[in-house]
Amino acid sequence: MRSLVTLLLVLAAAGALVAKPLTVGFAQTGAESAWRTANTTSMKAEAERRGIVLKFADGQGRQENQIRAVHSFIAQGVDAIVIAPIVETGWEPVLRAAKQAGIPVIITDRTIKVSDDSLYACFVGSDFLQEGRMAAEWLVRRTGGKGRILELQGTPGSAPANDRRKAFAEVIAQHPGLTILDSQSGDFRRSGGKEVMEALLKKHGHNFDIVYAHNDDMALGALQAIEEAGLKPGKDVIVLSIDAIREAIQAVADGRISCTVECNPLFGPKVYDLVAKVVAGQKVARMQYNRDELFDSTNAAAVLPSRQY
Ligand code: GYE
Repeated sequence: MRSLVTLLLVLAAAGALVAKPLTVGFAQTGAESAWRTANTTSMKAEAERRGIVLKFADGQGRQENQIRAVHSFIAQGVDAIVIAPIVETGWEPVLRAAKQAGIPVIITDRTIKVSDDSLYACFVGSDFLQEGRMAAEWLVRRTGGKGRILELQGTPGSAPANDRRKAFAEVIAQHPGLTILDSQSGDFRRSGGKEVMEALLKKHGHNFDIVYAHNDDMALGALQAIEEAGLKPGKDVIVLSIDAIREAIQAVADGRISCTVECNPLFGPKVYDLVAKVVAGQKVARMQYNRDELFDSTNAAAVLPSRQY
């Protein structure tokens, strides 16, 4: 009898262990773009599919909100913390607090700069330097190395804005016929892209040939301003951007955007695979980059029907 009771107790304890769902805190940057919306959907849907309890915090575009959210995840004793960091710097204190509490942190989407590598387990996202390079190399092929460029930057201090700018400029610098006339931030937003483009049109008139936007939302906003100014994108102006959201690929198929470099936001499954490993104490590769493609007039129309975001 006693051994039966013991057996039942052991089974109940094992059952409780197996059944206990993982609790994950996710500090998202905000909701600035269609990319971001797709990323949030992927993270939420995949948590639900796996029975993970997701505590979701929208940082509304402010690092201090994200830091506050992470402190609250620590106080709640979550099993793991996922951060999509709005900017690259300023994360050390809150990451040290998570480490002290013994809660593993996974950085997603945007990279950060820290002096101590042990402050997070790994990074999952795209290689923004590679994206900037792909955009510039496509432009060199398309223009034969000639043209005047206006650049619409993403959020100042963010990894994608810093890296997409740097890698693009490095390639352009090798081609004396290509010049970057101006570079201003539209904060990765459609309204920002439109406003900045209007200001640049006032300043430069029609004396430019190319618009390089750090994301599709800004490119789509800029297109509006360009068309309102009486210019024809695809003919008078080459517009290139990054993300490859469905609406931008449609614009490529329509000839309004000339090229968009993919930055895939649908990495929820990959993040939770890593969460499970890290929580189980397994070692994982530190930098996990997604593989991204490029869409222009040669392949845009063909992918439209199956585009997920
Ligand atoms: O390109 C942009 C978004 O961090 C990769 O943020 C992400 C970028 C993306 O707002 O659309």
